[in-house]
Amino acid sequence: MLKLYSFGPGANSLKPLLTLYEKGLPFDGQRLNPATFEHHSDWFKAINPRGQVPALVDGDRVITESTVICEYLEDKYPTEVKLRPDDLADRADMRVWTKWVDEYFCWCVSTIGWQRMVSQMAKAISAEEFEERIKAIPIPEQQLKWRRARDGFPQDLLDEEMRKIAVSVKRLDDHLRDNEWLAGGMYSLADICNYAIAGGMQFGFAELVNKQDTPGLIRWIEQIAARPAVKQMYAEVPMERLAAKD
Ligand SMILES: N[C@@H](CCC(=O)N[C@@H](CS)C(=O)NCC(=O)O)C(=O)O
Repeated sequence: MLKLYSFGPGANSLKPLLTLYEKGLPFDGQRLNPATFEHHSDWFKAINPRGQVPALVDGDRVITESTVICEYLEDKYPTEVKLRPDDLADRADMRVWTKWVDEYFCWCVSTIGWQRMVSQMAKAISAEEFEERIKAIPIPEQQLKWRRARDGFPQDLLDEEMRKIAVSVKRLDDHLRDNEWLAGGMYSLADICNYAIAGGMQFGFAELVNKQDTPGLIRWIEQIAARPAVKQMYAEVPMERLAAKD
């Protein structure tokens, strides 16, 4: 059976979770606890040497990178439910959106998320324990991000990331005012992968994402949240644990 290592239904982990539920594929969900730095433990780095979730185990193979996992599921397990347009130009459009979320949109939202939430985790432990934890992080950029979560992100970086978030929100809204979905006139991986990042912004970034300023984006978020597979996923997969020290 497929096995998915994740932090639960949020950010990059949400992409394969939504894909699995839309396709109705059974899987064994393995939830790691970010508050105990479980993803940097040796046993998990033996699965994903980058020490990050999500990671999909299929037989003797491990697939990493959230969007790549979604594409892999479509390639390997074709189902009645299709999450990619058949038309190759539409499919290319879909990939422009998934590439954009992976390379641009997710990073600015991530920095602000770390400043607001991960910093609580990073500050909750002693300096000694923190240094031990840092040593176990395989990606140098992630080490720096954890340090900044503890010590504080530079204000000019936070300002720049907020500027990029505003640009991203406008890009999505501009498109979604005139189009039901992001690509190919159908619900696709472009929607899943962008929803994974944009889906909660009407709460966390209400000054930017609201009915008045971004009606297209709000309509799209509500439309995705109302999908049976999305509702089922949220009902069955508990939300992320951020503070627990178990
Ligand atoms: N490009 C990767 C990014 C994965 C990623 O950033 N995962 C986050 C959770 S959303 C993570 O594991 N963060 C913990 C850390 O890096 O310490 C993907 O799309 O899968």
